[in-house]
Amino acid sequence: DTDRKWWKEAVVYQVYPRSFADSDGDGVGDIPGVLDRLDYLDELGVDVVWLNPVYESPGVDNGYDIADYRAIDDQFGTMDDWEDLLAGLHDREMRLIMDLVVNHTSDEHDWFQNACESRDAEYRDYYVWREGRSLEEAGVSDAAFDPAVYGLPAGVRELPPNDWESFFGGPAWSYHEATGEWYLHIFDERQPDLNWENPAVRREILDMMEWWLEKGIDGFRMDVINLISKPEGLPDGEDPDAIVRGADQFVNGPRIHEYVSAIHDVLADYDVMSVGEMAEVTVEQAKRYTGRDGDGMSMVFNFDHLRLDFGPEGGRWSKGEWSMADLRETITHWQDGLEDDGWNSLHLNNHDEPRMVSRFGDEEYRRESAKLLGTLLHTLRGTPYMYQGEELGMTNYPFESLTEVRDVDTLKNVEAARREGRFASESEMLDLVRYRSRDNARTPMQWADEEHAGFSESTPWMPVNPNYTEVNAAAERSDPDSVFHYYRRLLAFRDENDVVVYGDYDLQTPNHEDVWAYTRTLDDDQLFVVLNFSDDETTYDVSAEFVGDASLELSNYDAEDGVAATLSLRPWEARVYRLA
Ligand code: TEU
Repeated sequence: DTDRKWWKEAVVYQVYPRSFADSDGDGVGDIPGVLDRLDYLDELGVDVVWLNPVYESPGVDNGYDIADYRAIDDQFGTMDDWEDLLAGLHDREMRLIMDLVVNHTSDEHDWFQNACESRDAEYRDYYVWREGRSLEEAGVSDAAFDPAVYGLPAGVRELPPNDWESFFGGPAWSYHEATGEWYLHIFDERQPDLNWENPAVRREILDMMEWWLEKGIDGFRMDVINLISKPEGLPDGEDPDAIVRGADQFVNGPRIHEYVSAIHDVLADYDVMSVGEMAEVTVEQAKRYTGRDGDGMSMVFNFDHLRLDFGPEGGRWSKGEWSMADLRETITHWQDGLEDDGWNSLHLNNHDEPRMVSRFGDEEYRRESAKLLGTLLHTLRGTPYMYQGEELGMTNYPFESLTEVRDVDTLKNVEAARREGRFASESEMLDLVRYRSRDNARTPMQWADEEHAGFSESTPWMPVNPNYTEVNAAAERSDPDSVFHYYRRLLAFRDENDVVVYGDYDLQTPNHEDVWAYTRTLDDDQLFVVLNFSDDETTYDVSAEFVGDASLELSNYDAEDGVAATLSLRPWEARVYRLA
């Protein structure tokens, strides 16, 4: 649907503040560091900044474990610094969306600290507590029972209330000895799940959201928002192929639309956007969340295209072969699916995923493939989300050992995989870490060919990618042919052309092995996008209707105007034509 919205026309830039810019020399990025770089973002042409969590947190999951929703963690700065950042963005006609993490809190949150005092503590029911199951109830034999898996104290022989697993590996329940019950944590044990069945929890969260909206923010990115409704009775998982055991129970749970609608009733009073991160979601479900008659969310992050390279054993901690045809088919499915109702988000990497150039492009053709992937993301229908450093063509980090890894997801999943004997060797484990770890995206932003890449005056919390000497913002800004300046042209092109935002997407090459070509059509304005998704020279026989006069609007090589009957495309060549 083409009812105009500012968030449909916007490009979102994701700032992972811990790794963006360190202003006070403690090796960790901070809010004043972001403030110092707003002119850079303005020059790039982004419209919205999505700021990963900066709330008070012990940092077990880099801020996705919130201890106080209304305080800025002092490693990022003060609330005054945050107010300065909001004002700095608004002064430049940019907007700010905050990361909302309400499926769980930190175990250091006052609510959870209170909940642990006793079974009838005031805030006990803010979380999900249950008695364990005996080995008999759980159908586990004495011999099969391994208390170490559950970290049980000596003498305690019972199992969690169900068989759900954490995304970070291991059970999704931890035993609390002081009160003799288990509590649910779909992520780390230090991220206890909130009990959304409790109306007091819903009230607290909605009030907190309003408190941030009253400060003038422009919306929220909602962390794992479709996990917040858990089914009565918390039954065992039934789907052996679920992304984690139990996901078929707790993803898109029974009251999820009621809860998401309640959230949007709060947002409805403001001119804001919302993007819901959804671990599993179909096009039909996405329409329910974002469509005209839906729950009011602006758009969702779906991950179908970021699972194509999972291995046969399934799950993120495996590696399989993927093809451009798979990627083309998956993204086309979503383009077609939400064409007349709902709205797409467009993303190929973020702070949880490896760098897109390394995963979907080709480090041998780093610049060309970075520009091609940028062309794809910025000429599809939907709101593009770029992750810091993508505009420089930053790549994955060459991990030499686990000691360089900080990410709880990587460390705990590697530990679980080792326990299950899934790695044939240490080098196989490292290969997978280099390919899959979220820390690939969390190395410091590369500003210049200076010590620590200009990110900090002191040793950063994460190692800097050794290629910072040639892959850095200063070098990119001074080279007119850089990925950075190509991205500026992409963003300007979207800004100036409604067809890029609202035009219909029509795939033209459903079967070509290397070429992904599509049109975007709005009234009599038509673009023809041609992408050679390979490191080979290739030819593409264009259907007659597109042959002839056309102005070449964007290209990552020196191509000419006009569409020939057969196009010869160089490795990773991208072209955007405006058809006459
Ligand atoms: O990620 C949730 C999510 O999509 C997981 O399924 C993801 O696969 C997992 O984090 C490993 O990549 C969100 C945040 O983006 C992530 O950084 C947090 O660790 C997680 O929620 C818990 O808050």
